[in-house]
Amino acid sequence: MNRVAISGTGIFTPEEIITNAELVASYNEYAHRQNMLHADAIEAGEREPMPMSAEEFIVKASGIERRHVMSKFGILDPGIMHPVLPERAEEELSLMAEISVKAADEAMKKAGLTAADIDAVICAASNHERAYPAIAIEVQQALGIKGFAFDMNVACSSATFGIQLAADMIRTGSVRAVLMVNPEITSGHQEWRDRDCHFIFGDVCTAVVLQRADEVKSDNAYEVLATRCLTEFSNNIRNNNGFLRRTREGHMVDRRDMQFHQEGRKVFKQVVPMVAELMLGHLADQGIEPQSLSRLWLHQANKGMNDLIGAKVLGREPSRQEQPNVLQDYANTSSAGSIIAFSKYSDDLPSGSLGVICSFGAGYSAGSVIVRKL
Ligand code: CO8
Repeated sequence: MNRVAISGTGIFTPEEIITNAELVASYNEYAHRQNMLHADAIEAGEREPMPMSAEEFIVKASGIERRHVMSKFGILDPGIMHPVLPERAEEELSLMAEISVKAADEAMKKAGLTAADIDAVICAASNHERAYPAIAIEVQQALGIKGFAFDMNVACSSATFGIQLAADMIRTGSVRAVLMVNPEITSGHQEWRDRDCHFIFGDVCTAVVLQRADEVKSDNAYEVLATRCLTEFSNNIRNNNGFLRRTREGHMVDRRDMQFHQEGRKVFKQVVPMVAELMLGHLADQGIEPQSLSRLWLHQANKGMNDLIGAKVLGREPSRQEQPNVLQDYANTSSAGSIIAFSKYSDDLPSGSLGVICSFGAGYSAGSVIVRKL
């Protein structure tokens, strides 16, 4: 079996930023307009008024302060309330492929590899902008990579599941190096008109290069010691949009369940113990004491969740250095969150340092990747 390492990561961060203040102002204006429009029904007790959102709630409940998005104009227009992203011709590079290529360029440069060194491309993301051909194959072509490519989706855990797949392929020798990209345009499937979740998500793309450890050129590479993936079915995070939509009567209208929806409090309560147990069990089976970990790069959904998981795993409150958060600047970027944290906070650790990349989210799904700096 070959040893495997992560030898390069890249992040494409969209230029446009929406602060909580901007987001709340546009949502509240939308809610106000809806309440005016339906004033009679509200007055007659036939309809509930839309509640207002608040910046203080968002920061306190989630730790999120701002988010990057591909385009803020439509999201912030109370008459639109979703991003407006122009259609591209079939001959043009699609949006998800374009941001993937940008993140991939950085990851491959850091790994010191060119397209000729990569054997496979995985596009692992929580939504794909079309059914086929695979975005990964478009990325493969755009970068001039030979071999094969495919898309996969495990919602927020897409990247850690992708790492496990890539690592297993490299271990057994079917490929030497894999490029995995995580283009997360969450703004497209977020419901910006729902105050319970309108603040949660942001857009980004991350990329990870994995290769045989004995062929690594980068001086910031981490060996993948072990991976473990876990799923348990739950409807508490769900999006019903899909290819059968037009076959179902009444589905082609504006329906709330065709965007992201969740039971946030249930998710919080159920996922925290599930993830802590996964990480502790995984570490124990590898004979690694949690106290010997230098860093946890956790999924970036909620600061409170991360604080609890970190404390359960380390047996004490982790410091900011031990468990870096990026969600204050990026919000929840689905599968890309733990990879952003890893990419931004991994080059300072000395050789031999141990850490865990961990994701969790819809499915439920959770992935644990134990790494050691080469
Ligand atoms: N402003 C003011 N008040 C608000 C707001 C707001 N914006 N939102 C809710 N409130 C109110 C509620 O109505 C409620 O009022 P009341 O007490 O009168 O009923 C009160 O505040 C408390 O509400 P909650 O109980 O909902 O608040 P919580 O403290 O639970 O915080 C969170 C809500 C932040 C959502 C929290 O529950 C959380 O983070 N949970 C975990 C969620 C999570 O991690 N989900 C994972 C989803 S991501 C994923 O899996 C990937 C999916 C694929 C990507 C999708 C891209 C779109």
